[in-house]
Parts: sequence; structure tokens; C-alpha cells
Amino acid sequence: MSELIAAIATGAVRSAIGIIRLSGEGAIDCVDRVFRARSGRRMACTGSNKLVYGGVYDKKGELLDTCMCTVSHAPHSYTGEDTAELQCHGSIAALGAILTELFENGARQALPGEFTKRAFLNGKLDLVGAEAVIDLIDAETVAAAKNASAQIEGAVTRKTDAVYGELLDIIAHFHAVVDWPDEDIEDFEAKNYLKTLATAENTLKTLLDTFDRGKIIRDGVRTAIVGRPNVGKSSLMNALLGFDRAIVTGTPGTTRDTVEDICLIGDTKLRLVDTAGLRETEDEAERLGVFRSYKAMESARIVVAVLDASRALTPEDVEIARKASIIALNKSDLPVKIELPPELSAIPSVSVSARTGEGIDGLTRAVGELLPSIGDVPAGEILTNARQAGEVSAALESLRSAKAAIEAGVTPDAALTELEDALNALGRLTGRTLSADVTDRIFQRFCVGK
Ligand SMILES: Nc1nc2c(ncn2[C@@H]2O[C@H](COP(=O)(O)OP(=O)(O)O)[C@@H](O)[C@H]2O)c(=O)[nH]1
Ligand SMILES: [Mg+2]
Repeated sequence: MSELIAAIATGAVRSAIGIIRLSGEGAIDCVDRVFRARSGRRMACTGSNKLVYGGVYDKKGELLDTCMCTVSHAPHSYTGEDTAELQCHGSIAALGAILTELFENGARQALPGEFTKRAFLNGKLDLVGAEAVIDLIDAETVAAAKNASAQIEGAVTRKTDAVYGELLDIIAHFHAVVDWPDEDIEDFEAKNYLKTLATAENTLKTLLDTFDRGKIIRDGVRTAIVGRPNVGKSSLMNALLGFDRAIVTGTPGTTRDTVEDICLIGDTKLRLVDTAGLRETEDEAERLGVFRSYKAMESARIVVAVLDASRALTPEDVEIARKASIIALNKSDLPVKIELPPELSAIPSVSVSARTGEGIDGLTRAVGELLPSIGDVPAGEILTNARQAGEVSAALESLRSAKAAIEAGVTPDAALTELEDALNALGRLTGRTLSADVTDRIFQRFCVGK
């Protein structure tokens, strides 16, 4: 077991409950030195996972807090080590004082992600599962949370481990034939494995194809609202958000800087960016705003061009709308004067009134239809992490090269090198084979206490 670590797991915020956790050599002894159960029984003599009522006392013997304590004995704990947890009242001062008592009794401050890193190193979680822990903590939508939860339970690993096992069998068979030529082992005929490799390729491809949607589940979709001044961009932003986030006036050039906020459509986060109206201007601040509008447009996945339907179309409108993913014909509550030219007919358009709210649902539905769909992929089988997608992609590429080599009839050892590369990529994916610096980088993203 490793060094004893402790941390406040619930963060430095005033809350109803605050939790301090300990893990490592002497965790249970350490907690017994500061916690006294009402029953008088030591936690060392208490079974795993039982909640025990009592109090935490400082070295003068004064009560710091009444709380619940629970211990888990190695290896049946989150980290695989002896662990203890104190569930206290969520006072930042009391929690800090309790942590100090634990430090004086042998614990040291845990680093970000150190508990989960130990769980990984002790084989309690694979690397995909460990990364899913932080994804779950960061989840801002139910879909993101469900996907991460299923990954902690091994949804991705089950898929890739099946492929890993098959590749390993093929490689083992080849080496058995080469290393023991006198043994009675079935001849290695690479062609016999083409079907297995095709199935493996399909599994990896299906998984990799989920990444486009996975990025959206995790990070949301940057959506820029652009158009000429006064067409109602800020009003539309507010209508989509359901509250007045951006300033609206009848004076063109009111929005000088980009304004960002998040709105949910279904279970997808739209990162809305309201922009300054696009026009030539002498005003320095407005010009910088316009420059930012173009930047926002470039970095957005979805561009909503807002046109004022109560006025005739201008050449600038056409210029802007040409680059859009969708056109919002705003001010539909007024008599409609606009007519869209054929060159814009390929871009979906929706009539809306930011003032009355009419058509807003239709607009969000139309935006939803622009997002990649992956059909009915079960939760957990959607890749949301670039590192994981990178390894699956590397494995897939090597697998395809191996298949092509076998189909071209090259000697088996050439194909075997490719298969070993695929195996290594899958090993790095789940953390079977991994360099220490990559592991460190992954756990640095975590919160202290997790
Ligand atoms: N009648 C009507 N007026 C609107 C609508 N949306 C915005 N406006 C008005 O148009 C003007 C400019 O709106 P604003 O949202 O600031 O436009 P922006 O410059 O494109 O951000 C304001 O006076 C709004 O009240 C709408 O749907 N109908
Ligand atoms: Mg505006």
C-alpha cells in the first residue's frame, strides 16, 4: 500500500455535508486517532462500508464536529487500499481543521486525481473508466452523465477487449508455429483470419464513428448568431435562452463584443455566441466587434444567419447567409417583405419572431437536425475523449493495413507487425500499456479528493 493521503472531497464550498477521505497505509489507524464513535468501538474493529456515528476531536480533546465515519478494507475499496471517509457538516473552517488533525497524524494532502490514479494502478478501473470518472464529474447534461457512468462500468473496454483478445490469439498462433516447428500445431494460414479481422475492423469503426457525436455530448456545439446590425440577433439569443442575456436596443451597433451563454436543445448544449452586427464602420470599438464576429463565425460549428424578414434583402444579407448553416427569418410578426434568392435555397430557413417567440421551437428543431446522429448507440459506447479516439483510430489503421497485407499475399510476419501495432494501440487505450507521463497528464485534470 502507498503513502497515506487525505483530502476534502467536496471542495472548498459551504454545503450541507462535507466529506473528507483518506487512502493508503494506516488510513484506518489515522482516522481512529481523530474520530471517536458513540459506541466506543474503534473503526479498526468495524466492518467495511458501515456508517458509524461519532465525533472528531482535536488534540486538546475538544469536539470539532459530529459526523459519520466509514472505512473500507483493502482491496475492497475505491482505490484498492485501506480507506476511510468522514461525512461532516460542510463548514469550510471545520473541514480544514479536521484535515489538519489528519495531517498531524500521518496523512499528507492528496494531489488532484490521486485517489482515482491509485484505483487505476491497483486495477480497480481501466484507463477509459478512470477518464470517465472526470467526465462524469464534468457532465453538464444527463446524456453526458449516462455515457460516462456506463464507461466507468466498462462499456468501451468490453468492445475493445474483445478485439484485443482476438488479435492476441492470432499473434500467439503465429508465434507458436514459428517457435515450436516440431510441435503438432495447426499451420498458420493468415487468410483464415480475414473474417475475424473484418469483424474487428467493423467493431472499431463503429466505435470511432461515435466520436463526432461524442464531442458534442461532452463539449456542446458552438453556435454563432450573425447578421447585419438591428436584424434582431441579440433578441433571438435572448429568446433561445429564455432570459435577457444580451442588450437589445433599436440603435444599430449596440452589441460591440461577443456574448456567450448555453442553452439546451433536448439533451444537447448549444454554446450560443451573439455577435456584433456585420457592417463597414468607422467606429473603432464597433470595428473590433465586427472582427470578433468573423472569428466567432469561423470557430462555430453552426452559424445562424439572422435576416430581417420585414425588409427587403440586401447584398450584405446574401453575403452573410451564404456562409450559414441555417437562416432565421426574424420579425415574422411584421409584414414580410423579404424574398430569398435561389442561390440560398439549399440552406434550411425558418421563420421566427424573437419578439413573440413564434417559430423559436421550429428553429431549435432545425438546428438539432443539423447535428450528426448515430442512431441508437447504447449509453457508454460513445467515444467522447480525443485520446481514446486517437488510439482507436491508430488501432483501426494498423488493422486495415494488416488485412490489406494478408489479402495481397505478403508473408505473415509483415501483417503480424501491423497486428502488433493495433494491439499496442488498444493496450494504450485501456491502460494495459502506458507511459507514466501520459498517466500523469490524465490525472492532472481531476479535482483534488477524487
Ligand atoms: N417586431 C419585431 N422587432 C424585433 C424582433 N426582434 C428584434 N426586434 C427589434 O429590433 C431591434 C434590434 O434588435 P436587436 O436584438 O438589438 O438586434 P441586433 O442588432 O441584431 O442584435 C430592437 O428594437 C428589437 O426590439 C422581432 O422578432 N419582431
Ligand atoms: Mg445585438
